[in-house]
Amino acid sequence: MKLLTSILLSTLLSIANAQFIPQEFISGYADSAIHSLELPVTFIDSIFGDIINTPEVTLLKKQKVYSGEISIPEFNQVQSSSLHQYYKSKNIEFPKKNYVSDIIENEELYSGIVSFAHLPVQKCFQNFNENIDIAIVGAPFDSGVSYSPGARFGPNGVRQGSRRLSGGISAIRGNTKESKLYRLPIYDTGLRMVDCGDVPMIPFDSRIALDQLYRGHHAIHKHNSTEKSKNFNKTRVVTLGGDHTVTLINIKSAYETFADDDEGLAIIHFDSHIDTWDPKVLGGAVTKYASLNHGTFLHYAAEAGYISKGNSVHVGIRAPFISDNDEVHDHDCGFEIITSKDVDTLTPRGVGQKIKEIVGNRPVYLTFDLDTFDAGMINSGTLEAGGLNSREIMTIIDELEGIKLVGCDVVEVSTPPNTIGNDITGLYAAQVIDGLLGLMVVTELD
Ligand SMILES: *[C@@H]1O[C@H](CO)[C@@H](O)[C@H](O)[C@H]1NC(C)=O
Ligand SMILES: *[C@@H]1O[C@H](CO)[C@@H](O)[C@H](O)[C@H]1NC(C)=O
Ligand SMILES: [Mn+2]
Repeated sequence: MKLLTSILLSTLLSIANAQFIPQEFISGYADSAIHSLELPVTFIDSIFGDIINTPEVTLLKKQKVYSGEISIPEFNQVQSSSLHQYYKSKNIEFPKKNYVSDIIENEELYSGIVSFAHLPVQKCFQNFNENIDIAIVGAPFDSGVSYSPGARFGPNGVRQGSRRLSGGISAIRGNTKESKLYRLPIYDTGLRMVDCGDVPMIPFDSRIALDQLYRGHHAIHKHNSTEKSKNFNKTRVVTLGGDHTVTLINIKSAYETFADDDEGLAIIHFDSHIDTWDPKVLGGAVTKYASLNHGTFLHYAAEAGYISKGNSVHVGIRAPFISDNDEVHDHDCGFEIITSKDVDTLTPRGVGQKIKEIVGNRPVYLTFDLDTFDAGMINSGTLEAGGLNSREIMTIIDELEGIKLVGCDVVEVSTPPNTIGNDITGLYAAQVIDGLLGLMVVTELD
């Protein structure tokens, strides 16, 4: 007990004696006597700097005044405990008023006009002689949903969710150290990646809206890539959706730009629903107008010849089929199916390898419906239980390294106003895009 008391006492004493003399104070009042003092610096002081004008410091200053080491006016100047007064007395130098380089160059992750991953914004629907390797574009449209609307706000939600992406090296990109994705700073490889903003899509007539989207994509595809792109001489487009209907247009424009024969593009379709529904089964029994929607667009893509049959696959399927004929019809459209439970047996890396076997060397379009994620994680047009988590998705996507990705999208990102969870929905969608951009970048490097 006695020992404890004496430890306590000596601790208290040492705190009381601690000479919290600010370095600025000492140098500001240049006096060799003060300079020569051996001043203990605490650990916290060594990080934050000294505490200004604590009672101990004031006391010490008074002693210096009495001993004539500093003058009364100098003491008065610094005795205020206000930081403002302190800085005023010290004449801390701020930059001259015309100096702006720190303001121009040092954007914080949460500041600035919101573009995807802080990429430069470019007017891509014009100025076709400005070369672009990868173009991000929003498709704010949700007139084709059968269940929850809100994806017209998706492009904005994804961009908000992408604020923490940009420079830097992901600690977990690439599934092995041998992967070219491993430690690849994908936004800083010399490829020109830009955000084109959104294609304005009228909400009142889907025919006009989808035609607007088509002309937007067509304009972006007029740009050539830069010399840095090894395998692609045209701009590749990454679309932020938008309900899944927009993918029909995305695939059409990618097909017209990149298909190397009449065989169509290999489609990798992440979704909990097959989306190849016969329009007679979903919507179209009523009117023709109703027949194209977010559950039938792959039927139309197959009919148009955009899909490479036998080289295309759904991943994450778990939602109910509507009719007995759905599976047969889906197979006729050219797809194989990997269900959400297949991820349990194959493992995420095994799923990635199986997808690669299916698509082979064909040019690939990848479309990602956010409802691939489990319903508990995101908001989307038609939520389903039994889904995948974000780490599984990241591993599957990284395992696709080497595929010839000619275009991709993330759709059904539902982030309507005043809705709880939008931040996470946007974050997850942005993370998927980040993974897909990795796949687009990695094949272009030496
Ligand atoms: C793209 O490249 C082709 C071939 O070099 C060239 O003929 C064409 O004018 C270029 N297009 C644009 C918009 O620069
Ligand atoms: C563009 O790329 C395709 C496919 O790689 C190639 O066949 C074609 O010759 C290229 N065109 C130009 C103008 O370089
Ligand atoms: Mn879908």
